[in-house]
Amino acid sequence: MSYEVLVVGAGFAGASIAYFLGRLGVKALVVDVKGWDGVGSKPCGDAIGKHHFDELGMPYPEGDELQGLVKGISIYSPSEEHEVFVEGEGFEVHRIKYAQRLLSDAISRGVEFLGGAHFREPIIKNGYVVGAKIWAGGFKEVSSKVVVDASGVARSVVRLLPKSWPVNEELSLSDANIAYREVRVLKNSIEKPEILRIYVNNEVAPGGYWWFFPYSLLEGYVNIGLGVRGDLRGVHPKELLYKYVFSRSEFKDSRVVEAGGALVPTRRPITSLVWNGVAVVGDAAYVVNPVHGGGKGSSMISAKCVSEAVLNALEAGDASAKNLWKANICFMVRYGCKQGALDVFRYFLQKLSNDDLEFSISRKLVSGSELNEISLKGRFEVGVVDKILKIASLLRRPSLLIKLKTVVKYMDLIKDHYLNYPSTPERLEKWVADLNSLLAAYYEALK
Ligand code: FDA
Ligand code: GRG
Repeated sequence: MSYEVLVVGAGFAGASIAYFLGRLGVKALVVDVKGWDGVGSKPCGDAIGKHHFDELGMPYPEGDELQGLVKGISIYSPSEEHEVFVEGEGFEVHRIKYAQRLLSDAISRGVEFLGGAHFREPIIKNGYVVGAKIWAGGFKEVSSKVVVDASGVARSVVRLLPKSWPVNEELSLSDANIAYREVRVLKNSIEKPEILRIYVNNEVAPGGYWWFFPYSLLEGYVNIGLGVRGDLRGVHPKELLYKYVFSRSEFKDSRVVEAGGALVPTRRPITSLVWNGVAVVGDAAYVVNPVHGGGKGSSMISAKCVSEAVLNALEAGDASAKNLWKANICFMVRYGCKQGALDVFRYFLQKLSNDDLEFSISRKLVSGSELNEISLKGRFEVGVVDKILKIASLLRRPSLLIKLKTVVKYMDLIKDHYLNYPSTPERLEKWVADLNSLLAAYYEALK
């Protein structure tokens, strides 16, 4: 079997890249261990910002692909007495139906899908990935110009590549969240179902948060989950969710419709999304927002960037890292630079005590619209910084004040570093060394 592109994984990222490749007329095969019914099925909160669909020219979810409309997010303090409201439009998406729609669109344009097919091994020749061995009731060899790893946190393809290739970068558990969620139907109707709710509390969800995301178009349906930092021993998100959340009266006699959890890579993006004959998208490329853990919108961005670079390489007749490099430039400017900055912010947030969190939210250190700007751009505007520093100094919080100054400084430095991502693979090593020095200096300053 021979294809221009082999995509491993038909989750949200795999379905997205299939959609873009189909539209570019690329001959591709998508394989997944799951069958058609499992396309896009991994446990999720299902919330995606509307702006992603607009920016990428992707179809809005509609009909039974759409489970709720989102008008904003309320973030609650540990006491739950204070909140910051972030206005913003989004969708609660039926992840399976929407991913199936993307893949169907691709199939109608000549992309093929093979379910029940397990990627086992890459085939490497002369420093290039040139195909893969697949188990689908028997071994098959698929040859291809590019293999795209869309296998999620399993990283099924890239983890088997040489360690010296920058697409094979291990995930440290301190840079991840373990999140568990259930979809439940509540007895009583939900107030303001178009508002998602996030609760920060270090005792309930250390290094993460718990959430309550209603499906506004399905009366009584809600997605409730909890994430904790991945390296905390003996801390189990499901246990915490049952202990602190499902014990509340509003969940009495609720019906569980779905349950499950997974690892969320809450860090800066992978060093490079491409190398010779290979590309990475979605969770396998660590393209998740490090602060809120949303990875579906950015999976679509990575898919768009990689698909265009693949076409570029196919047209050039050589799927070298150099010819695929465009994917990195596209992604780092569009999203990776913000991830770099938010990774710095995430590190700071995870160190805050409940007292600091209560203080920051109750004193409205950052307003909802400012938080929205920071989340969209990965940068504190100068006026916002001045305001925060003024409040913190007036309220005599010297240690928070010093730390905030450091965080803002390094968020800017790291974002700018990503905006200066090297234009060719040869300059990557130096860029990575400089990034690591910046990060080491930041961690030291925040000790
Ligand atoms: P995903 O894991 O979905 O897909 C990988 C696919 O590869 C799977 O179908 C798998 O079967 C296949 N595969 C793996 N190995 C293979 C092999 N060897 N051979 C063949 N196939 C193989 N994001 C967001 O935007 N909004 C939200 O509300 C949330 N909420 C949320 C809650 C929880 C509990 C979690 C765990 C995560 C979220 N996220 C989220 C994150 C979001 O779910 C995630 O970023 C994307 O679904 C990632 O999609 P991928 O396609 O990259 O991986
Ligand atoms: C606890 C870390 C952890 C993981 C849980 C529940 C969850 C995973 C993720 C939910 C993410 C979320 C809050 C999605 C809401 C969608 C929305 C309207 C986001 C607004 O943020 P954007 O669109 O973010 O500015 P990005 O980075 O996607 O552009």
